[in-house]
Amino acid sequence: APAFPAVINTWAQNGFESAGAKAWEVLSERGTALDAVERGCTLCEKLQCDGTVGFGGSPDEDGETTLDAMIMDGVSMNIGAVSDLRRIPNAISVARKVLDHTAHTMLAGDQATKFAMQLGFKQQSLSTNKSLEIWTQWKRKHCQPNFWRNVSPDPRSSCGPYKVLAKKSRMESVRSSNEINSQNHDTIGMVAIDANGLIAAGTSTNGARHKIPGRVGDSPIPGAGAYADQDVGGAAATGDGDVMMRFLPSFLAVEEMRRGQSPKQAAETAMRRIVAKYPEFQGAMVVLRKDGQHAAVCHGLSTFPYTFANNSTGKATVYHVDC
Ligand code: SD4
Repeated sequence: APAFPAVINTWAQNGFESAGAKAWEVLSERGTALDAVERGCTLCEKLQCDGTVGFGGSPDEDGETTLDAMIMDGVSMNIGAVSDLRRIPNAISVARKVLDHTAHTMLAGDQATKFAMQLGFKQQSLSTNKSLEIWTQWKRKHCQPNFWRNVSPDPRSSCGPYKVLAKKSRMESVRSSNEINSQNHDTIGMVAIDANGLIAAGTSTNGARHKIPGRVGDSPIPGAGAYADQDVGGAAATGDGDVMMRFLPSFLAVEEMRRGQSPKQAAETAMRRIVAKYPEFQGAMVVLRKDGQHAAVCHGLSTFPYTFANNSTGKATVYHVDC
């Protein structure tokens, strides 16, 4: 069987496998890789995959859910991304509009919302009873400051501004604070090759729980959350984005494949680069080479499930890699 079309995406349960199935359906009907990535990730946003993609998850310190997404065309190297997108549930589709209809790469925050509304997206609250409940629970625990360093131990009786106590120490700065596990997955990251051999990659996420408002993760950052290059292949990442975005792991994996490493070796090289500095790092990556060969790596989890489909599997199929 021909090695492509093919599609790979992070995670498998709670909607992630359905997202892979949707992308595979698009590819099977001779849709483009870009459409497969957009429609696969869109399904995850609608299904609220694991509560970590789309609306109604990962409330920030103010209780608001905000979205990060990107989509990249490996042929033109054109990218569309949105970060800190507010009140619009369709993050990757807005990113696709940035790709298709602007000369920009990324739009952020309320202005990204305004852009989306101009193009006909409907504004709505991204909060749900569930996300507000998560937020309320967190607030009850005295607004335990997940993402702050060296701030006042009794930060804020009513979640007011934190008080900085000391300069961040070097060691402190290499602590990873974002927990993911089999219950708390995160980003959908996807790489697709269509029937014509064209490659695209993308991501969509609601980021990190209890993040400081305005925080943007790795997912919309080119080369961090995902990367695709028609000459080589693509990669997409999931996990502690605050750490990952310091290493551009998706870019590095693609570059290592360009240098002749196998998908597995390339992914391992990128992961090792992170783990050398952050031994407690939790995250994973999926890689798809232009010849249809794929690999996945992970660190800090027991096992990482991911979804893959090509002509041989015939449908979206769940794989596991041990970390
Ligand atoms: C991010 N990689 O924003 C994503 C999702 C995440 O816990 O880490 N969620 O960092």
